[in-house]
Amino acid sequence: MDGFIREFLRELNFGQGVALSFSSINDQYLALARTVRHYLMARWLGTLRRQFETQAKGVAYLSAEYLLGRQLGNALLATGLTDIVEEGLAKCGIDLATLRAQEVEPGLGNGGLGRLAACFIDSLATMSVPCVGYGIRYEYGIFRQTFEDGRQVEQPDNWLALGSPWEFPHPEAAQIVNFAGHTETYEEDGTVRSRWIPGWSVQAIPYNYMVPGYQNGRVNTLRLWSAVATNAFDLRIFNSGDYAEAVRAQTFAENISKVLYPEDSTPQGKELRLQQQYFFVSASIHDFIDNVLPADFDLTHLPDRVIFQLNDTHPVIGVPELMRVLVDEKDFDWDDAWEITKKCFAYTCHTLLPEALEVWSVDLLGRLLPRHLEIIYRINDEFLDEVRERFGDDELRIRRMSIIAEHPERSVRMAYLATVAGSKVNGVAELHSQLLRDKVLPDFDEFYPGKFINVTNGVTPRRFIRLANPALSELITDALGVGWLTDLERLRELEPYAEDEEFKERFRAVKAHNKRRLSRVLVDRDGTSVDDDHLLDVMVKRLHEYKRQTLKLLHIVTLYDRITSGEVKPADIVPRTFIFGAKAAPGYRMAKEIIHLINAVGSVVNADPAVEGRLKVLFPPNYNVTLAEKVIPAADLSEQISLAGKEASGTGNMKFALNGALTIGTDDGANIEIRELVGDDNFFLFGLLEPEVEALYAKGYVPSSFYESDEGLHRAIDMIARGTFSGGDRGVFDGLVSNLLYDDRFMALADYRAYIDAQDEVDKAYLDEDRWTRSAILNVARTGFFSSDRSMRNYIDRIWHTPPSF
Ligand code: Z2T
Repeated sequence: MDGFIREFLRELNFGQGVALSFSSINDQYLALARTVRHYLMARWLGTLRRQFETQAKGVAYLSAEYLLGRQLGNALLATGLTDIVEEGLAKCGIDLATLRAQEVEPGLGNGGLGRLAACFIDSLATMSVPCVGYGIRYEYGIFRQTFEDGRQVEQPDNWLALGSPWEFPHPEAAQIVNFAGHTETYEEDGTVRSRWIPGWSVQAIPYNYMVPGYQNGRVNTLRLWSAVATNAFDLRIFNSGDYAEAVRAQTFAENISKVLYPEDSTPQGKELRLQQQYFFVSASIHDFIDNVLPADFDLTHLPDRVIFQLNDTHPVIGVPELMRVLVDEKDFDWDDAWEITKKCFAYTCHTLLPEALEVWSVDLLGRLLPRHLEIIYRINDEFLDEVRERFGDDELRIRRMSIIAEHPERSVRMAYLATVAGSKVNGVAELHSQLLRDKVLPDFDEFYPGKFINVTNGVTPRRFIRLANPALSELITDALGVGWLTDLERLRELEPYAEDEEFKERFRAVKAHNKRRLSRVLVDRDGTSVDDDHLLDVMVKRLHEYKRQTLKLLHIVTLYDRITSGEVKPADIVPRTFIFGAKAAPGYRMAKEIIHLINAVGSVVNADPAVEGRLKVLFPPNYNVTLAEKVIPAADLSEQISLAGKEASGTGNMKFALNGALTIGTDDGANIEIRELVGDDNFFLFGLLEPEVEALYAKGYVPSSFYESDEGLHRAIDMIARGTFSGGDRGVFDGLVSNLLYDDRFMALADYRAYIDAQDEVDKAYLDEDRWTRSAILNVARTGFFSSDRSMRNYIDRIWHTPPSF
């Protein structure tokens, strides 16, 4: 410990340039972070050296998003230094928790997809599998959410403002990324070749981040790219009379990595977004070839060294990019290049929503990346030739399968390109993978037997159990000993404890402790609190109509109606605190109206003395990974209520179950697998099944018929429409109400009655404390399957074929 104190003070004095007595919290945090990263350095250098020596095959995970969460706690956990650091800091009069709270989380992702990437790289490091994560170092991550009069207002997330001690810039390893211009053909040794004459370019500067394995001596690398203007820009500034214009041009280049696009699963076809995608993918592929492979490497053998995993379609432009590198730059013959490329990519799809499937207009893509468009055309021509060979001139099929869509605008279907190029295509939960094959890409499934597989998502137990829930972790370790954190199926051994009175008592104490901890956090950040004796009912996830936060609201309004109408006495309802956490994409109007309504209902319900404090609605702003780590361990009830067939997997659902919350959920995404594992008795299932949803759409869904025929629903919607939550103003939630009554794309009204009935069952179950505790323990014991270590094992065995290295 003395060693640690010496190192820490050295960093504070010599690195940060301040004396302990004059240092700020931020000084102390930065010095501590740098001290901790020193302890990881030998492992990192060792990992990189051994990687270079063995030249083992590794994963290059390509993802536009990494929702990492705070780094300090995880680095301490990985090194096993937490206790020493805590004691050492205490001797200096510093509280470790205060320094941990100083860290601004890198929010370089929107939601599930970005957090999944972060879990996956954690698991690969812990499993000693070679992996480099590639992505973008956004200067601004996901916006910071505030509320004004109950409405969402976005603030820029200036996460780098106070310094980021975890990153290592490497300007000497910069890559040039080109854009625009034109292509030309030329003759060389009697063959016609193509080349790209770019119009402009930017520099990509890599920033390395450590990805420490859990106490295993390995540290992998996350490499995020930052855009800066090339020297050409500087020259223009130097030479041009118009200095201001030249500086503006420089700013233009640096815009590329400026900000994360805040849309979760409904991308806008913005040119800057395509620039971002090509920017990081091109830099990454070149980086791998230039810096990871030895200088004399024969790229024919590239598939023996790397698999580029495409995290959704965002990095798919990497396919034509690798083809361009091989054919135009490295002189490969087209067919040989295509054989290599097909083996080097695999594609994970994360959605089924048609509006979320990325397409780029040929016009835009051709202007920004003219050579890539030519390459895509040729890939498509040869692919369609193969289709013709198999199926004859089935024009309808050809049109359906073409990578180029003709309507409503000529455009490139990125999912099709990924499917044609990928060695494997996977969905993220059983149902999702099934629907992907049957509904979204059936022609491709028929054409490529065996290409489509499922890998159910997972979450890292290091962050979401050990770090987020130390009390539960201690209880588990007391029962099972060590080892479960890297072998999560061992949670099964907890099953007998579901009948053990002493264990149950301790388990309840853990939940109560986590609720009080959350309450303190909420008091501090928002001045709200959670009551000890309330059922804590939590819905935290991005705001999306398909996720149906509105259905949750209809439940709350119905409970409120039961009280205010006198139907039930407040004393007779099970007291609940509802917590929402959700960001809406800034341009998604309906989502923002729903946020407004949640806040409006909260204001009225929380202030109404008739409720006698038995219902409470909290909506802490700016839900993020840091808040998730406090909310999830405190929850009793996990809301997973998407319309069946719409949530690809969900990963929050897994985190809640692993932390001993019971789920109320639809038959959707990974909910299905959770329910199969925990058993029907320990899961509150409700709602239409996916085929029933399809059938209802087909016969013509009339939401108002549900409104007409269900009194509770009628009353709840009328309360909203009448202005109960808007000071009597009927106009405020008019759009939302009409949308429910006359469109209701995601069938909230059709599932209302089933949901209310299931919630009444929840109340009954919660009153039986013993039964509830048993169910909660069984949720923990039976969901070890959802460790991202297991997901990674599946990818390794079935897609990547990258064995552990050492
Ligand atoms: C995203 O977070 C997800 C899907 C997307 O489709 C895009 C984004 Cl940003 C293009 C989510 C899914 O909605 C969720 O069901 C899933 O669990 C998660 O990805 C990880 O696979």
